Amino acid sequence: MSTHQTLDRWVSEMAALCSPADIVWVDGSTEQKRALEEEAAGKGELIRLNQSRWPGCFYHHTAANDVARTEHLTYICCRSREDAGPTNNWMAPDEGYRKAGEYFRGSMRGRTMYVIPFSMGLLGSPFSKIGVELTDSIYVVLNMLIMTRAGSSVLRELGGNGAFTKGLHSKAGLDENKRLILHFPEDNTIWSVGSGYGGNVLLGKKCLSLRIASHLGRREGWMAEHMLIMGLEAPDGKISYLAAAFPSACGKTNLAMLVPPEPFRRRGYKVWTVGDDIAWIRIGPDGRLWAVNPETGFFGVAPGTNSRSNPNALETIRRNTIFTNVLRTEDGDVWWEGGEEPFPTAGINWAGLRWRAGMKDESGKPVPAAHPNSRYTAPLSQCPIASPEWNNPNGVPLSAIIFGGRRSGLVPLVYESFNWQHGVYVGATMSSEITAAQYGKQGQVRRDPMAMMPFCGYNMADYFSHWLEIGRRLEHPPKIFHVNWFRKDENGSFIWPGFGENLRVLDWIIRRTNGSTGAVETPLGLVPAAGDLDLSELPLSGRAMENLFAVNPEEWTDELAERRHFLEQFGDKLPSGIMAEHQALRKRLGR
Ligand code: GTP
Ligand code: SPV
Ligand code: MN
Repeated sequence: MSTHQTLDRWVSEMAALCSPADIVWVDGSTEQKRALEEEAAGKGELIRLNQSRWPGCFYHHTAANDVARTEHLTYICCRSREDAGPTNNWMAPDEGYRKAGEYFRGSMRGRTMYVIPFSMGLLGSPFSKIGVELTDSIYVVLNMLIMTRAGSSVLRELGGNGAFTKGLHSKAGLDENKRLILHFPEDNTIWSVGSGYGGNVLLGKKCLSLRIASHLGRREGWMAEHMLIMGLEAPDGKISYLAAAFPSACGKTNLAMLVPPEPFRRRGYKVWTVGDDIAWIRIGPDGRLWAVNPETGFFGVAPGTNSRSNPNALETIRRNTIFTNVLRTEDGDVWWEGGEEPFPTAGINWAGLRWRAGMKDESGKPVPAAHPNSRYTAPLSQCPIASPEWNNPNGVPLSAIIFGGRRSGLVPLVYESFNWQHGVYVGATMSSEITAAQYGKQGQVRRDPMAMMPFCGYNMADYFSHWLEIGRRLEHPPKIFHVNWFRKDENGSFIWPGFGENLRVLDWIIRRTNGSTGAVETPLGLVPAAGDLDLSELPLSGRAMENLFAVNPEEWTDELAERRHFLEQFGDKLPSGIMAEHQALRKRLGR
């Protein structure tokens, strides 16, 4: 019980629908957390890892049919279909409540309903929003305790009549045919049923902080974006902040925790992590954009994480971490493809099968140890390079916004947009090859504007207008860039070494924002002049550099057609500035 009548009434109504055996309010205390861990371990919902190697760490695996966000089962339920737009699944609110209501009816019988009051953002910050998630999963409770500020302090902040997002989640029968992830922006409500996978069920994350928040941001004049936030400290001690939008599994966590390459480290460059997935952005009184990370933890991709590729992540996940869908060994260790050596020779793989190194399935394909979208949930405070500013209620000022995707061809390593409107066009026409973070054909190119395709809670054409409108209101807009770490050569190998070496590109970007380096104009935008990208001690051939920056107008014919096709689906709603930028690019490319 709380002192908030609307909250109490809603909890009772939802309990009447789901029929839990009891209701427990999550207070955020260590004692309650320990008791829940104990209970989950007792029931097998979590497995305690070897506590001397992995203090405070647990293992969890989801159902085999429930390992990534299910975009085809994710809906925006607003009264008018047009408000959801052509890129979202839409359902009428009545139908959504009725359909999902059937799946929720009695779904918590014999289970406990947990009430999780949580805040996205620091309590009391002008950026923050409060939510309450009802769930029948202890795994969800323990993840939310890492990812958000949750517990009784949030109820105190809410008082007797504060506004909050109503989130209802039940695993129900984990049946794919009875799974729905519904957003009711007009009611500030989220209903998620039939799944136990992170992005579908940690309702503070993509559901509230992006889909519902993007809707609120449009109404209230701010932005909710799928972006990392990082500080880059130059040798003179000045820290510049960047926000970057890359689609799921395209490198946000890795960039946010980057370790500068040796020659840069020697000179005193440092990186500070503010956030790895979500940025809430407002116009400050100084006419600049200010950003906060509303989360308190990382829900990061495990495969590929090791002490060479991302030592800061590895340090972060050594304790108090929940591992989902990785491999576990009999002696309570965990591992994933591209993990730390020594590699284990046997264990229980993500799907619960007894696994041996080199194991093949009937068709001769290697049996994976970890699922490619296996994840760790870890507190941001444990990150060795966590920025002290992540707890600043006013956020950090942005010098640059970076868009990027996974394109094996076509798109250069980095280019700068000519101005804000052109930058919005660059974001609006982003594209990337599909990864394991979403269901779909891996590798296929799909358009993913601002990396928000699966997360924009309203008509994407209105979202582009909102971006343009924010630009008009900005006295000192950050510069907008585009990067592509994933261009490949004739042999199918990445040309750019990526990871820590990406700092070389960030360094050019920062120098562009403070006017201390030049650029060369290409049809796409501005690129570094020869010698301006600091490649010291990086053995990369001249030919590789040429390939990284090549713009082949012929190759762009198909890309331009695809972009036009994508933009045309918005009809009259598409802001004219976006189409004007498209025409201008076509002219510059001579197509
Ligand atoms: P979400 O959590 O799904 O939003 O993903 P993310 O954008 O945070 O991606 P993450 O940093 O976890 O990286 C996903 C995958 O991309 C991992 O397998 C990384 O090893 C790989 N990756 C990250 N940065 C680079 C890079 O610079 N170059 C290459 N080649 N691969 C990279
Ligand atoms: C993503 O897919 O962009 C993620 C993981 O960050 S999830 O929280 O599942 O959406
Ligand atoms: Mn993400």
